[in-house]
Amino acid sequence: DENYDPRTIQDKWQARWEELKPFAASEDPADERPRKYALDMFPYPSGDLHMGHAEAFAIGDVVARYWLQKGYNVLHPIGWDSFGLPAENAAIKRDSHPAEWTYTNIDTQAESFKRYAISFDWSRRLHTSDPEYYRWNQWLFLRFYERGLAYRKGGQVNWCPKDQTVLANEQVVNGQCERCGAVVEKRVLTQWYFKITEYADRLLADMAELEWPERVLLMQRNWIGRSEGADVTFQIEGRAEPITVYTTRPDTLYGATFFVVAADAALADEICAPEQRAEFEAYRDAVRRETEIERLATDKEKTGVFLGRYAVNPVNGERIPVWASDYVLAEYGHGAIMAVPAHDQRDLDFARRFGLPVRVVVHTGEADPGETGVATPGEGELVNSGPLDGLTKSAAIPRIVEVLEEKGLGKAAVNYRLRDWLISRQRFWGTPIPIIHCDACGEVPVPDDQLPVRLPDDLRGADLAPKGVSPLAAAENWVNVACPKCGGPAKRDTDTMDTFVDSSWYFLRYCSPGYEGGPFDAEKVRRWMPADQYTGGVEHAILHLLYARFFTKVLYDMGLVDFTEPFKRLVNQGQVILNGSAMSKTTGNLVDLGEQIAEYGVDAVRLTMLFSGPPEDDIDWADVSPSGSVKFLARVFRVAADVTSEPGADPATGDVALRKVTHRTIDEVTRLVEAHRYNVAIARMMELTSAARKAIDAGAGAGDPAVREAAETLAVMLSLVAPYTAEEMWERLGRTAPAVRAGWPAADPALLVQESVTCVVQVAGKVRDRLEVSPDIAESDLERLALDSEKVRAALGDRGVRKVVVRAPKIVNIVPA
Ligand code: ANZ
Ligand code: ZN
Repeated sequence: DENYDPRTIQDKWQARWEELKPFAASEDPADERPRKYALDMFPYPSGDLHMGHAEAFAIGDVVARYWLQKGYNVLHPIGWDSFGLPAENAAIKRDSHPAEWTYTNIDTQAESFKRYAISFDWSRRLHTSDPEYYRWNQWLFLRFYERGLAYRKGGQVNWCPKDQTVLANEQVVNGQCERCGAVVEKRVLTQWYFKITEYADRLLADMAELEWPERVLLMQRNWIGRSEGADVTFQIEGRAEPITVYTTRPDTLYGATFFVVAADAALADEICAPEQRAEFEAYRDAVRRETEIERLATDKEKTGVFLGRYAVNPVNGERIPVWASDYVLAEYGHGAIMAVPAHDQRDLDFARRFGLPVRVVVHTGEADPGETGVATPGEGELVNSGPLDGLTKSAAIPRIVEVLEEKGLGKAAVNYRLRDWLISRQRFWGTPIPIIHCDACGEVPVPDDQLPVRLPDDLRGADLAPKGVSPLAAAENWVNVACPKCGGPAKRDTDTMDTFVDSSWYFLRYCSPGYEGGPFDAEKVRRWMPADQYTGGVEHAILHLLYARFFTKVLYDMGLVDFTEPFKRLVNQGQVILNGSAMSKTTGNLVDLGEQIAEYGVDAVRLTMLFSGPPEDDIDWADVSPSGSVKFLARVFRVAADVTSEPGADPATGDVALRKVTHRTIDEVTRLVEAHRYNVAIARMMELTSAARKAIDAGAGAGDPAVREAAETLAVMLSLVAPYTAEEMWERLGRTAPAVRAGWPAADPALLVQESVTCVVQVAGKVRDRLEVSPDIAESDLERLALDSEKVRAALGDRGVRKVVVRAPKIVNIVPA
């Protein structure tokens, strides 16, 4: 059949690739090809693949296929991030085990990936919910524990009332649960943490070496939130120990007119004077009931209570009242602040609400904040500040720090917004924390040779319903164990790990799948890592990427890897939207990937995704034309099908004009693919297709070897975006499969040379002639040609020539005498 039939083609080549395995990364030591690691963010197995997956994986696939064609030994693996709440919720609803839903969906997605022709090395497939995988989460947890990087502490945590589990700070978005949208509450619980704060400075510093989108780096920087300032100690009247505050504006110390302690911090309770206690406790209880949203709302009226105490300003001995309020956070800095209402808006709002004094200490030239209600945080000259008077703000900051340090009243300090990573979850479908609690011995790590601690398999359906404690607590046979240390009765920790632990190192596991000696084979990892490109959604800009970077640094410190950053280059694809807004099942604003594939074929869907614009832009599926893609694919297929010359025919004997187009296309597409400009690269392939068609119909004819050269070039280039069509073209051209490993073509420099260029000749600034000249003409030759021109001579008349400026090969400028 000479007609383009995408469905038959895709079935045929999907089956052939299963046999040929052209996408398997080689571990053969004799394979000397340089290596590349193309990594895609692994999917969560919720249902089948959707349009968003189709775009993200098509983008990652172009890079992997390009490297393969360029002759690299390419690692392009796939796995599933298969622990997590949706599986558990589905199990509760269906009275089943989460594994059923999970593994059914994984199989569905795997089939779809194969059909969608993503060039994965299937032999490395992993699922994080397999005991063979989560065993190593537990192993890593124990190594973190030994290093003091995993620890348990009591304190306030974010609690999702719907999912009945705690959340990491990173999982609270605008005060709501990132997963289900419920308003997050605070609870006091003892939980496990990873000490990511110990790595804050390295997480910041190492960003310098990353080729990542600027906005992602910025989001990480802001999340880490490093600020520089000073710790200043204040005496509290009637209390032996002083209180330290953190300030970024030590220069405003003389303008501190009151002092505020976080209402929910232990400190407030401790220092509250007896006569204020009743009022304070009522206020504190109200604060505890507030949600994070309410608490941080900037337009909310400030609230607080006076604690009946006074602090003493260390530089001038001034007594200032101590208040408690919710706008000071217990978990930041020291949970207490010196308030400088003239120069800090929050403090000013508070001062105006409670009639506290406002004192300007930095003269910025703006109107008095006490009158306007607008604080003046900017640069200016110090006033009312004793020895600092007359200094600028930026000169005063180091000066006062010096003074404070001399007197032992303070010191320079750095603060981070970043908190330690809370990893405990009170849910079932996750990695059990490998710790045993013994009354006699305390926390006892599960010995390595007893890993994995497997999830019990007798819990299902309603057993998994959220209860506020982990469902594992109900599995008595599982919970009650002998203490590994003393042999006495003990209990397993019943929490499971945040699933972000699973995704923090899966890319390492891919390098040595099935390895039994540890989470990964260090030598294999050394060969493949760091990943050359990581492709995935910008929704992971903070959580996943920060955690994976943190894990990598810890593994580096443990001597297990020899690099400190896992992902050299990051590409964030845009979203696939419809009619201007995000796709959504609930509103029916949805395009189904399976239906699109059934209608247009895999290649046309992939091509449409890549042709619609640069990878980072959103694609509105209402504005693109998959049927146009089908037409193009049929046209390019037809070119290959029409070729009548034999494979190996010498293109040098063919039509030079077409050959030039072919080689220019090779040159440009190579550069465009490397610059991720796939849409433009596809446009160039379309142009070459038209040129080849023209040559067949009007010029050299189907037997010209230059036509074969063009068709073969197109087949190889198309293998990046429309691999099934490319493979079929290749076969029609009499070549041996697989086209996907045929080798990337090289442009012949001789065919890139342009024959002539147009040189503009000006006389006294006016264009008088145009000359067709060789692009590498010598300046002296060009000058002679220009002066010989009839038109130039006519323009000069009887004037002589004062000066000739030659910019070969494009411009000659003649200045008459
Ligand atoms: C006095 C001052 C004067 C301040 C001024 C600012 C401007 P970043 O940049 O986010 O680190 N602060 C300190 N601890 C706090 C807490 N636990 N809860 C709420 N606010 C807290 O911000 C540091 C500034 O935030 C500190 O500097 C402190 O207010 C406040 F003209 O001290 B500042
Ligand atoms: Zn014990």
